[in-house]
Amino acid sequence: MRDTDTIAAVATADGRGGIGIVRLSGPEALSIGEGLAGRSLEPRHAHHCRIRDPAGNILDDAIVIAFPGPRSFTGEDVVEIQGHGSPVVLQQILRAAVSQGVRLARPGEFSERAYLNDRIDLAQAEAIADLIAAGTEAAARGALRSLQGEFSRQIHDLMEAVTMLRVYVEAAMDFPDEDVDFLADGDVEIRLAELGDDLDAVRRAAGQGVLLGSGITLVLAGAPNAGKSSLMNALARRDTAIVTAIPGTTRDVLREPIDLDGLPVQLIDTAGLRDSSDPVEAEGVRRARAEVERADCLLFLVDAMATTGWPRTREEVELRVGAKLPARVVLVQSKIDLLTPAMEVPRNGELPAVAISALTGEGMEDLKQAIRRQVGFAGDEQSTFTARARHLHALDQAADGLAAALETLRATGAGDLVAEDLRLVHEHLGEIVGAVSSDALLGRIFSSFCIGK
Ligand SMILES: Nc1nc2c(ncn2[C@@H]2O[C@H](COP(=O)(O)OP(=O)(O)OP(=O)(O)O)[C@@H](O)[C@H]2O)c(=O)[nH]1
Ligand SMILES: [Mg+2]
Repeated sequence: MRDTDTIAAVATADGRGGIGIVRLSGPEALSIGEGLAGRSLEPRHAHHCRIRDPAGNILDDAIVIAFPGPRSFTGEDVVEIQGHGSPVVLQQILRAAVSQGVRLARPGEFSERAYLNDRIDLAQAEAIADLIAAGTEAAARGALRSLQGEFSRQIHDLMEAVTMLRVYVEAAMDFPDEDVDFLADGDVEIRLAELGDDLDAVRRAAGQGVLLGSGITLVLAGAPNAGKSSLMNALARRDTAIVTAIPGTTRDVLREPIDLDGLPVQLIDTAGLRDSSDPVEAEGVRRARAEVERADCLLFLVDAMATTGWPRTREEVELRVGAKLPARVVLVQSKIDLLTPAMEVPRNGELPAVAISALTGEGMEDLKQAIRRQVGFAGDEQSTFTARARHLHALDQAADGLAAALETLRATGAGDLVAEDLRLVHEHLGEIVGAVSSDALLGRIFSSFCIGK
């Protein structure tokens, strides 16, 4: 189902600003835009106009630009009214457009139309949302590259290679009398393996892209006074959390987005873990444990001077935390500036360990590196584009399909079955760029956009 009515929305962010933009798209956009502007609009020209409602009241002094389809963002006729950035004024302009028969756009509907009109593919449409949501410069760069089609190009190359191989296999079936048996001579097997290698390279890059785009949540936990809030402030490079010498200072969960060498990290400071009869502190500890269970990575802090000693196993850490640990855990020995120089970081054997001082900054680079290594983030130079978990899932399915094709070939040598496996591989790759898509999938993707995109 495709809507072909004319839609409108405020395209700029909520709130006041120097300029605010109302965007119209659809078959009536031009005539309604000209009605509001009170003049005809030349394509791609900035017109200084008085915007009036149908009753003739002046609503704003604005710049109006018409982008006739198909050379527009949505591929339809688009008009942008660049008014003053007042929510009241913009809503009035929007109402005036609606009174002329325009419908208010759903979230992401402009991008959805751009996709449906083949201006961008699905991965590029998702990159628009990722670019707008980017939390670090590296993430923004990566999303822009996806929007420009870098990721899509790699997917299309893979799809092209799958198609070529399918044609090759099917040709082999069509000419069974040829001297050479294509399927048995090992050539198809080699080509399948090569394709598998190419696919794996894209999967690795997409895995980095997901980290770059979505980032991770990193939870700081440990006994009261272990130095969690001090580490939070050091990593965030600002005084977010209250630090005192009194154990049990932090009670609420504190969140701070940070840029860890390009990796967007949601840093979470929690209440020191201990049994407390104080109901406020007890609630803080309960919330701390809940955050640990939801985390992508846990930093478990142990005060270098603490008498509780160093945990020897993962189970021991789990016992101290009192919650199920995430797969990635880094042990942090804190306050090492208080130790004599000869002392080393105790080993745990199972878990990576780093010694730091939030006070002097010692060990902070090692800690960042340990976190990056734990989550498998190679660094923003290696991550050239952003991707989403949905894409990774489709790539995994494509890889399974390729493995199945190889298995089929070895077990049966039946070309038609291999060709069918390859068809499925092609389909999984196609889901990424939206060559195949369902209304349900599109609904899921575009409803997470905000209105006006
Ligand atoms: N010398 C030294 N003192 C530190 C360091 N980090 C923290 N401290 C001190 O240790 C005390 C506790 O620090 P916090 O950061 O509040 O510890 P916390 O783990 O957040 O404590 P709670 O919120 O009570 O669980 C404060 O007096 C800090 O100044 C460090 O690296 N070196
Ligand atoms: Mg604290």
